[in-house]
Amino acid sequence: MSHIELAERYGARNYHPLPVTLVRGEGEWVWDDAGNRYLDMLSAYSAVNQGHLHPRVVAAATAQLGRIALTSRAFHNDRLGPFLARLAAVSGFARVLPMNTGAEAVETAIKAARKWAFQVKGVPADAAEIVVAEGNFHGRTTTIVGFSTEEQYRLGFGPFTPGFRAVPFGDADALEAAITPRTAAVLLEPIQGEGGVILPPPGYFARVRELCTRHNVLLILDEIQTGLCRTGRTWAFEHEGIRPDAICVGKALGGGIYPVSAFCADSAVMDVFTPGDHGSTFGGNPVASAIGLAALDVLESEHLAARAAENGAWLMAELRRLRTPVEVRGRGLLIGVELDRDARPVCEALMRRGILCKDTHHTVVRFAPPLVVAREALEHAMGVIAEVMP
Ligand code: IF1
Repeated sequence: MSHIELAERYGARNYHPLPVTLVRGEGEWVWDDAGNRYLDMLSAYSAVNQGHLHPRVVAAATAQLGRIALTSRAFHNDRLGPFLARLAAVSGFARVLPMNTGAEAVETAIKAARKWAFQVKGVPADAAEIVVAEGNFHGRTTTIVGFSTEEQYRLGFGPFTPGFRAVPFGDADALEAAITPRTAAVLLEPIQGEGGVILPPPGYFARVRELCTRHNVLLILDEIQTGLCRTGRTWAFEHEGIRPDAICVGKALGGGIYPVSAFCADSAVMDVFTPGDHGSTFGGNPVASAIGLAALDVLESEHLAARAAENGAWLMAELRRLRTPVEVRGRGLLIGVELDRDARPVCEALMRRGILCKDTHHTVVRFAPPLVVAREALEHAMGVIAEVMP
């Protein structure tokens, strides 16, 4: 059997991949099993911001694998402290709780917000509420899909965790109306990625920040996809001129090779966790920490936020010159092209011409290349895109 037949014979059918088998990656480029080269314009959903197999990330991983890989948090290791200190500095938050996947970082945020509400705000036990946005995507656990508004992500997976209210993204009045004395937090993506690259209205987050402060509600932003330079700033919240009370980080924190995530918050929130409250077998392991540190170093040393801002502005301007797109939305190199037709066949046509990307919400083509992408590669991509959707 071929590798695809093996995967189909023995694997769960929870994905429908494009018909391409990737066997090698370097920077913004990947190759399939027939030797064809593609420009990666998905970046594993923004987990490969530093490019495939960045030498500094690979070197950090390789070196650590020659020392020790997994200790559990029952003992100290000599890589965790430097990583936590660096992420605290880059995020601007006093403390960091390391996990592995984005969903785990979001679940950590939910637990922190609930325990903060109970222990600090004085919300009765087991009564805390969290306000989320319609069209959200925060991961695939049953608690998280329980507050999704996407029917497919929920169907058959109930019963769901109580204590969540969904309001329209971008509507600050609706959000304020949803806040009660039992509200622990508001959890939002700065830009809704899976929702179709939906940007907030100007001033929305400034209103949300003011509302959360006034009602003593934590503002927690999910920067798992928008963070780490993807939108042209280190954090997407910087575009909004606000500071949240906590953020969830993931994807590119793993440098494109390893699952590394974290929940970042100031001490007033993070100190609700006491030893034994929360944890993870792999969270904060020496390899993850060494990789996370290198991943953050690369973002800074290669000025990837500025490069994403510059190349993203250029690419969006070029895409807006095409006639086919109904709308081009995005910030930095997180770009969504809204079409008046099913986007998957467009992605398949682009794949046949050496451009890999992914549709979302049926009519949106998402373009999110590694932030190390060369302008020449984007110029090449624009030539191909203009052929497929002139
Ligand atoms: C899939 C979507 C993107 C995320 C945000 C948390 C997580 C994600 C804003 C959870 C993960 C991934 C999951 C992956 C496809 C991809 C995705 F299409 F599912 F929605 F990017 F938009 N917050 N997004 O985007 O992080 O636990 O996966 O590490 O589930 O198919 P994770």
